[in-house]
Amino acid sequence: MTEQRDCDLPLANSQQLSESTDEVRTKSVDKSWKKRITGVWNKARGRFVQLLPLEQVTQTTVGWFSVSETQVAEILETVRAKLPTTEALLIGKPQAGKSSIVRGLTGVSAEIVGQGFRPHTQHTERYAYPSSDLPLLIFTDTVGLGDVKQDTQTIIEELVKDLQASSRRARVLILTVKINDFATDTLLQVAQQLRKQYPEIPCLLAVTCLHEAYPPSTINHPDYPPEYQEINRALAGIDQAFTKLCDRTVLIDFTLEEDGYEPVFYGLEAFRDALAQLLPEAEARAIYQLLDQEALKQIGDLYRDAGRHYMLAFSVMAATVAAVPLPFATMPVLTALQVSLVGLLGKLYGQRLNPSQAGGVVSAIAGGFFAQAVGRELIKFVPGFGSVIAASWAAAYTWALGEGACVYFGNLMGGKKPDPQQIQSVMREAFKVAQERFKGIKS
Ligand SMILES: Nc1nc2c(ncn2[C@@H]2O[C@H](COP(=O)(O)OP(=O)(O)OP(=O)(O)O)[C@@H](O)[C@H]2O)c(=O)[nH]1
Ligand SMILES: [Mg+2]
Repeated sequence: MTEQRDCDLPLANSQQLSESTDEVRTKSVDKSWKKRITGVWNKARGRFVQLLPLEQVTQTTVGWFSVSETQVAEILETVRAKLPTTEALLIGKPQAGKSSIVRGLTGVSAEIVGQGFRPHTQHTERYAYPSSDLPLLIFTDTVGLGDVKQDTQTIIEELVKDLQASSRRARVLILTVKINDFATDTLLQVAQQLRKQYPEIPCLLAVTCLHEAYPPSTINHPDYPPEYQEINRALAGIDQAFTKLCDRTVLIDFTLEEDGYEPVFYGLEAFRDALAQLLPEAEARAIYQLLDQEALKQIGDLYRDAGRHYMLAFSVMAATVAAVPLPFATMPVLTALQVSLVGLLGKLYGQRLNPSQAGGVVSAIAGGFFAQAVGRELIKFVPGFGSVIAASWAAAYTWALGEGACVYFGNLMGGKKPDPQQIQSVMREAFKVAQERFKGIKS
């Protein structure tokens, strides 16, 4: 109290001295308090004005506070390196063109292709692409579905067993259907079951033997893609049945050289592109599944570290605001600060939140802390001492809120439902640590 007055207050004049000292003292105490408050307020306001272009400040800091994609890519690469080669599993009715696709992509001899009238592939065969010493992709050619000798359930069980056997692999399902084949119930059934059991495996629908639907006079393939009505009509029927099941559809016509069509592998580029678009997704999903705790933790730490830069800046800002000895006056500003922090952390984790959504996250994760926040404001009524407490408390609370938000967004990023217990315990722990750190933070 005393030193304050010494430095700030202008000296009192003699006439006033005659008035009862108490009154003077109280007036001067009031005046000094007011001056002090205005002084502190101006300082805070001054600081705040500096802080006001929050958005601007935030923008520049964002550049500093983002997670380096290269670091994330490096971690993912270590996981990817452990990933076995991706598998493209071909299924379809006999003579639908499964082996022709393998031949078209890998260049293996035409022996694997049938004559077009009786089932040819007798057992599952794997072919490496582009070569066995550098297998980027494995094509698994299966036995035609719906072959009289085998019942559908057995075929499904075998396929599922296959899929389970190589669960660590990234996989793409390739359904092959001839353009003019409408008896596809078995295939549909099998595909439905597989997709239900393995929703994470992307699925490509390859519609084959296009020229069987060309207008009779057509002697060779038109420019790709073919625009004939007959094709579109047939396709509409197939699409209706299969589109819900497949992520992409591609039209192809892979013939044998002696069939005299040019090009022999009509639609090969489109097929490659469609596959190429599905592979990263397949690999991303497989990588994600393979992401062991270690890699997940490493990536989580990267994001957490970037998040902590924000948290430090905002905790200091919160302390500065909270130090203003006006109980409750700073609450709205503090809340706005914390909502901005959570909004920015959301952005860091790839979530786009508007302020009210960020506010929703704050109240969702703040839990019991909020009530305490109010309690803390009350302490401000304790002259001097109060705002120091309030300042370090606000800093620690803002920090803990940041840690909680990182867990929340980390869960979402990992495709998990945010776990309130986990968030609360992380916040409690972080609050304790932060309180130590921010203890005696001077306003
Ligand atoms: N024109 C044309 N013929 C095709 C196409 N795909 C396959 N064929 C022909 O249809 C016949 C069967 O082709 P495959 O590739 O062996 O069919 P698959 O699905 O492997 O048959 P299975 O091994 O019996 O299950 C062969 O004569 C192929 O030349 C296509 O896209 N266009
Ligand atoms: Mg075959």
